[in-house]
Amino acid sequence: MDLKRYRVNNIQEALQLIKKDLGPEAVIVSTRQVKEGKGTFGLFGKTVLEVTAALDQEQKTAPAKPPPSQAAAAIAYGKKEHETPPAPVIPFRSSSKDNQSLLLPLQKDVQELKESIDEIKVRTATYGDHVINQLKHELGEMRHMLHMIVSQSVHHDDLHLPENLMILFQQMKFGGLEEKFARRVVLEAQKNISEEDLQNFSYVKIFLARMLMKIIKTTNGIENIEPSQKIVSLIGPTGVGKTTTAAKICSEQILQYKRKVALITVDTLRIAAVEQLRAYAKVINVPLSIVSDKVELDRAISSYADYDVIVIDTGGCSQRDETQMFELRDIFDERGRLHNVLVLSATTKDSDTNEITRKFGSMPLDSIIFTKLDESSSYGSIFNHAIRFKKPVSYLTTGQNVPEDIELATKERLVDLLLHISGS
Ligand SMILES: Nc1nc2c(ncn2[C@@H]2O[C@H](COP(=O)(O)OP(=O)(O)O)[C@@H](O)[C@H]2O)c(=O)[nH]1
Ligand SMILES: [Mg+2]
Repeated sequence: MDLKRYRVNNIQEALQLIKKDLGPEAVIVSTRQVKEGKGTFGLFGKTVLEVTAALDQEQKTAPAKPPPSQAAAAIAYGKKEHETPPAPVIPFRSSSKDNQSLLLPLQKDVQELKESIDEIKVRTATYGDHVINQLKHELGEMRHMLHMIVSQSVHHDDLHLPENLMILFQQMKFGGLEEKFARRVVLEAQKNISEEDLQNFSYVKIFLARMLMKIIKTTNGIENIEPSQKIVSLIGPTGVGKTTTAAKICSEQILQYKRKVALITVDTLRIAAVEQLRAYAKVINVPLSIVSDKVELDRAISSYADYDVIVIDTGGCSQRDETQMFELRDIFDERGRLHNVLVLSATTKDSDTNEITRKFGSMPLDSIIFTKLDESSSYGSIFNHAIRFKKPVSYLTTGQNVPEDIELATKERLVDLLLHISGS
């Protein structure tokens, strides 16, 4: 694999260089911001983008190239396309009468080898069946044991469920879904699944998945925002990832949709804590405006009239600080023009998330972004939130890397987080 590192001012510059040096099949392996030059205490060096790109040697020798659109997508999203390894090259030599005699014993050997392989195939097929049956048996026993443990450790005197539903009830609760919600789901499922189907674990699991998919709402990112100009404001407590997510959404809009994007940050405290966003704006190559009240915000939005997307980042705001909340409400309490997104971390405990949503809910909230899924192991809280507040989820973020660690929130993905469908 060829690895190459570039220090550039923005991602477009990197893409051009990578395409030129490594070709269209290259993939971006990582991006990070680094300081160039030492400056005072290393603080004031120029911040540049360091992009590492790679080209797989196999791709270099692959006989057929993917169509250009796929190759471009591979660069844009840093993902590998499905590759078919090149067929092995078998040298061809013409035979002559002279070496016919040499070939005869060789042919005999090949015939013997074929017979041995056939025999092995028959044996391994039987062996394979045996192993699968053994595994099935063990899985059944484990499920039974799990049920025993579960029913002994937790008493649900009033909850009489068939084994499969009880296991899934426990799984959802273990995944953080509130007991009363989990209970509602399994009882509803019990009413609607036949006795026979209840014996089939996969059937019951898929049935529950479908029910959960009906409960949760998603927005398809910011694609469904009605006005042709999409204005998205990210609000929420400090440290949840608003600024990082703003940069990721800008990159998504530029790279995937080729839209013209501008950034605004609302710095009501006038502490000019905007260096992080300024650095991102530079790397992504979008204009940035810093505003401190509604009048300035309106002016900035008007100045970007010919832009397709405006992403508005906000400074940290504690839901308990009434003055800050008041200022924020003054700016964002407006229906229609702005798509207000409440950014919440998947690592925050339910009770705090509820308090945050209630306080920020004094402004119109159009969707929710859950960040830091990579740092959480219990995703039930996303469902608890969806059931309690009925707000749709727009994006999920899964790491610190800009731009790659963001994905559109889909119902399938959210349900999978809770029920592990894809891993079963
Ligand atoms: N692990 C992880 N860290 C994240 C994610 N999103 C943001 N962060 C980190 O969380 C910290 C706070 O992010 P920042 O965007 O400054 O939060 P803000 O105060 O809400 O603007 C930074 O260290 C980010 O790199 C994520 O999805 N996963
Ligand atoms: Mg921030």
